[in-house]
Amino acid sequence: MLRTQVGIVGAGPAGLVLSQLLAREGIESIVLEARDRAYVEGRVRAGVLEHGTADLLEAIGAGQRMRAQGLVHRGIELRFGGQSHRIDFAELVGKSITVYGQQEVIKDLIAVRLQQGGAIHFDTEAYAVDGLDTARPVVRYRKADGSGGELACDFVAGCDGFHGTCRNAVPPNQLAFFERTFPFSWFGILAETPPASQELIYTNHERGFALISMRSPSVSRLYLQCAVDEDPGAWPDQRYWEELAARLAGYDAPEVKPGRVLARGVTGMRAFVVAPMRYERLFLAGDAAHIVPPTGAKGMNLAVADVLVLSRALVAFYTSRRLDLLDAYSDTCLRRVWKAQRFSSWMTSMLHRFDAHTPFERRLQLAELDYVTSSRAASQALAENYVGLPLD
Ligand code: RFL
Ligand code: PHB
Repeated sequence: MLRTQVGIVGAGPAGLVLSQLLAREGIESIVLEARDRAYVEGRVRAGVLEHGTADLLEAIGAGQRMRAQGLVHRGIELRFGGQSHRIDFAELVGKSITVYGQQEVIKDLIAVRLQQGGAIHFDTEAYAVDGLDTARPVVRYRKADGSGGELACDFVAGCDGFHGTCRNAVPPNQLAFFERTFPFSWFGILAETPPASQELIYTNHERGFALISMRSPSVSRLYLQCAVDEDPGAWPDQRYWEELAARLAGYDAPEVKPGRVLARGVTGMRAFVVAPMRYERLFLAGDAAHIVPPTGAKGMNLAVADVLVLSRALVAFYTSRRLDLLDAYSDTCLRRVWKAQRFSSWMTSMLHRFDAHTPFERRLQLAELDYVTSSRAASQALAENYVGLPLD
């Protein structure tokens, strides 16, 4: 049987940042990850780091490549009704964001953990968590080669994402679930084409939402609003480029040039929260506890914020046997989570095409965009949330 202080299930942003934060405070952990290293490092997902997330990655020794290669953006562009409007984060709130792929963050975190002797067990899937109401919880796992084992620990951190197993270890009557599903999805591609603009462009268009993002000076990340059940197979690359061009037509910025498509996929737009985020000695963090629709670019940042709170609570426990921060963990996290849900739902509602909208509602949506881009107070509220509310 393996033994450690904090058993961490999942090597996503939540699990890896937690294990690094704990290591820096002399607290031992073992990370169990169901997939292999190449898969985890290659998964294309988020791309926007809040100001505080970027600072935290640097503070824990995983920020060197991000600072060198990440793209610092001082604003975003919003487009609607034929006009482009810039929200100037730097001027409005004195902060910026960093565009740097989640898979790059993951590579950097894995490298630093392994280099410092950290334990990450890949190809190791947790299938049960037992003894949560005892002082020695146990995570049971099986390896890709069919062998199995147990990890005994003082605490379990459930960082295993939305489809993970840890949440299921909690008796259902101990949890409340909150959920909202939007009636559309995002069809995202990663393509070898230089970004059409220096900054992200969020477009509200009659044909549906479009987002132009990027990963590097030669790689773009693009998203189109699509049907919930959209079949990516029905979209040859040519069709994608044409639809994107149609949603961007009529604005002065240069068009996106079609390039080789490196990855493609459809992502649902769902909001979900489980409360509390703790059951006895199990602490849920990141997507295991909540997901947000991607329009606010908050998912990865929330995962990092959760584990910062958790690491501080665990440090207080191990250094002075204090339980108060562990007891406050769920409430502390959920305050931030609900504000991120509010922001993500608001951005989603403001920017997408809703087939069910009446002409009245459509005009309200355009008035909202007009207000946000013409009132300093409203622009500042968007900027404050986008760059990230303070971590403390
Ligand atoms: P993850 O990243 O899903 O990691 C969970 C890990 O747990 C493993 N696992 C298990 N391991 C062992 N045993 C089991 N039984 C296990 N079950 C699962 C999984 O293999 C995985 O490695 O969760 P974490 O750490 O909470 O991180 C959350 C973020 O990944 C997620 O919120 C973001 O990607 C969301 N997101 C965005 N977030 C942002 O902050 N900014 C963005 O710009 C942004 N854009 C996005 C996004 C997510 C997207 N997709 C594809 C959902 C754009 C997209 C398209
Ligand atoms: C991304 O670059 O993947 C990205 C950017 C902004 C979002 C969502 C995703 O709101």
